[in-house]
Amino acid sequence: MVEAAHLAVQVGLPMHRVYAMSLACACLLGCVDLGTRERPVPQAWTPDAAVEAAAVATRSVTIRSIRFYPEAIRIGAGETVTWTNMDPVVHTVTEGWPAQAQHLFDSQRFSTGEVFEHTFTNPGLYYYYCRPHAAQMFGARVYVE
Ligand SMILES: [Cu+2]
Repeated sequence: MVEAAHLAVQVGLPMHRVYAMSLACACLLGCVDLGTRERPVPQAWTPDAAVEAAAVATRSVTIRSIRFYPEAIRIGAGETVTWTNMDPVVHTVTEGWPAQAQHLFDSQRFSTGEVFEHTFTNPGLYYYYCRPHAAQMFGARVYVE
Protein backbone atom coordinates (compact mmCIF):
# COMPACT_ATOMS: atom_id res chain seq x y z
CA MET A 1 0.00 0.00 0.00
CA VAL A 2 3.00 2.27 0.11
CA GLU A 3 2.87 2.93 -3.61
CA ALA A 4 -0.91 3.36 -3.53
CA ALA A 5 -0.49 5.94 -0.79
CA HIS A 6 2.00 7.86 -2.89
CA LEU A 7 -0.32 7.69 -5.86
CA ALA A 8 -3.18 8.97 -3.75
CA VAL A 9 -1.11 11.94 -2.65
CA GLN A 10 -0.02 12.54 -6.21
CA VAL A 11 -3.43 12.62 -7.83
CA GLY A 12 -5.65 13.44 -4.87
CA LEU A 13 -7.87 10.38 -5.18
CA PRO A 14 -9.64 8.64 -2.31
CA MET A 15 -7.63 5.60 -1.17
CA HIS A 16 -10.32 3.06 -2.02
CA ARG A 17 -10.31 4.22 -5.64
CA VAL A 18 -6.53 4.05 -5.83
CA TYR A 19 -6.58 0.54 -4.41
CA ALA A 20 -9.16 -0.53 -6.96
CA MET A 21 -7.06 1.02 -9.72
CA SER A 22 -3.96 -0.81 -8.44
CA LEU A 23 -5.77 -4.11 -8.62
CA ALA A 24 -7.00 -3.34 -12.12
CA CYS A 25 -3.47 -2.42 -13.20
CA ALA A 26 -2.01 -5.56 -11.64
CA CYS A 27 -4.40 -7.65 -13.73
CA LEU A 28 -3.19 -5.96 -16.90
CA LEU A 29 0.52 -6.20 -16.23
CA GLY A 30 0.87 -9.54 -17.91
CA CYS A 31 0.00 -8.21 -21.33
CA VAL A 32 0.49 -4.43 -21.22
CA ASP A 33 3.85 -2.69 -21.03
CA LEU A 34 3.34 0.31 -18.76
CA GLY A 35 6.99 1.32 -18.95
CA THR A 36 6.66 3.83 -21.74
CA ARG A 37 3.02 4.89 -21.43
CA GLU A 38 1.78 8.08 -19.86
CA ARG A 39 -0.65 8.01 -17.01
CA PRO A 40 -4.04 9.32 -18.21
CA VAL A 41 -5.08 12.67 -16.81
CA PRO A 42 -6.49 11.87 -13.36
CA GLN A 43 -10.09 13.00 -12.97
CA ALA A 44 -9.44 14.46 -9.55
CA TRP A 45 -6.13 16.11 -10.45
CA THR A 46 -5.91 19.82 -9.74
CA PRO A 47 -2.87 22.09 -9.88
CA ASP A 48 -0.91 22.28 -6.63
CA ALA A 49 -0.16 25.94 -5.92
CA ALA A 50 2.98 25.25 -3.89
CA VAL A 51 4.49 22.93 -6.47
CA GLU A 52 3.54 25.27 -9.28
CA ALA A 53 5.24 28.18 -7.56
CA ALA A 54 8.44 26.20 -6.98
CA ALA A 55 8.68 24.80 -10.51
CA VAL A 56 11.16 26.38 -12.92
CA ALA A 57 10.07 26.83 -16.53
CA THR A 58 12.68 24.77 -18.35
CA ARG A 59 12.96 21.57 -20.37
CA SER A 60 16.54 20.82 -19.29
CA VAL A 61 17.51 19.08 -16.07
CA THR A 62 21.13 18.57 -15.04
CA ILE A 63 22.23 15.79 -12.73
CA ARG A 64 25.25 16.68 -10.61
CA SER A 65 26.47 16.09 -7.06
CA ILE A 66 23.85 13.34 -6.67
CA ARG A 67 20.98 15.78 -7.29
CA PHE A 68 18.56 16.89 -9.99
CA TYR A 69 18.75 20.60 -10.92
CA PRO A 70 16.23 22.10 -10.92
CA GLU A 71 14.37 19.66 -8.76
CA ALA A 72 10.93 20.91 -9.88
CA ILE A 73 10.23 22.04 -13.43
CA ARG A 74 7.21 23.24 -15.36
CA ILE A 75 6.57 22.42 -19.04
CA GLY A 76 3.69 22.31 -21.50
CA ALA A 77 1.89 19.13 -22.57
CA GLY A 78 3.64 17.53 -25.53
CA GLU A 79 7.05 18.94 -24.63
CA THR A 80 10.21 16.91 -24.19
CA VAL A 81 12.47 17.10 -21.15
CA THR A 82 16.16 16.21 -21.31
CA TRP A 83 18.23 15.06 -18.35
CA THR A 84 22.03 15.31 -18.68
CA ASN A 85 24.25 13.35 -16.35
CA MET A 86 27.19 15.54 -15.29
CA ASP A 87 28.25 13.22 -12.44
CA PRO A 88 31.07 10.67 -12.58
CA VAL A 89 28.59 7.95 -11.57
CA VAL A 90 25.57 6.37 -13.26
CA HIS A 91 22.04 7.57 -12.51
CA THR A 92 18.50 6.82 -13.63
CA VAL A 93 15.46 8.98 -14.23
CA THR A 94 12.66 6.74 -13.02
CA GLU A 95 9.03 7.81 -12.77
CA GLY A 96 7.36 7.51 -9.37
CA TRP A 97 8.74 6.73 -5.94
CA PRO A 98 11.39 4.29 -4.70
CA ALA A 99 8.85 1.74 -3.42
CA GLN A 100 6.95 1.67 -6.71
CA ALA A 101 7.10 -1.53 -8.76
CA GLN A 102 5.97 -0.17 -12.13
CA HIS A 103 7.07 3.04 -13.77
CA LEU A 104 5.59 5.16 -16.54
CA PHE A 105 9.12 5.78 -17.78
CA ASP A 106 12.59 4.66 -16.74
CA SER A 107 15.83 5.77 -18.36
CA GLN A 108 17.80 2.74 -17.17
CA ARG A 109 21.31 3.61 -15.94
CA PHE A 110 23.11 6.27 -17.94
CA SER A 111 26.57 7.64 -17.36
CA THR A 112 28.62 10.83 -17.53
CA GLY A 113 27.75 13.10 -20.45
CA GLU A 114 24.80 10.97 -21.54
CA VAL A 115 21.32 12.37 -22.01
CA PHE A 116 17.89 10.87 -21.37
CA GLU A 117 14.75 12.35 -22.95
CA HIS A 118 11.08 11.89 -22.22
CA THR A 119 8.04 13.49 -23.87
CA PHE A 120 5.10 14.26 -21.58
CA THR A 121 1.85 13.95 -23.48
CA ASN A 122 -0.68 14.47 -20.70
CA PRO A 123 -1.02 17.28 -18.16
CA GLY A 124 -0.30 16.26 -14.60
CA LEU A 125 2.32 16.14 -11.91
CA TYR A 126 4.99 13.50 -12.44
CA TYR A 127 7.41 12.58 -9.65
CA TYR A 128 10.63 10.74 -10.38
CA TYR A 129 13.75 9.48 -8.64
CA CYS A 130 17.08 7.77 -9.27
CA ARG A 131 17.19 4.02 -8.61
CA PRO A 132 20.88 3.74 -7.58
CA HIS A 133 20.50 6.73 -5.22
CA ALA A 134 16.91 6.27 -4.11
CA ALA A 135 17.69 7.43 -0.57
CA GLN A 136 18.88 10.86 -1.78
CA MET A 137 17.45 11.51 -5.23
CA PHE A 138 13.66 11.26 -4.92
CA GLY A 139 10.71 13.63 -5.07
CA ALA A 140 11.94 15.46 -8.15
CA ARG A 141 9.02 16.45 -10.34
CA VAL A 142 7.77 17.61 -13.69
CA TYR A 143 4.66 19.77 -13.67
CA VAL A 144 2.99 19.41 -17.08
CA GLU A 145 0.46 22.13 -17.80
CU1 LIG B 1 21.62 8.57 -9.08
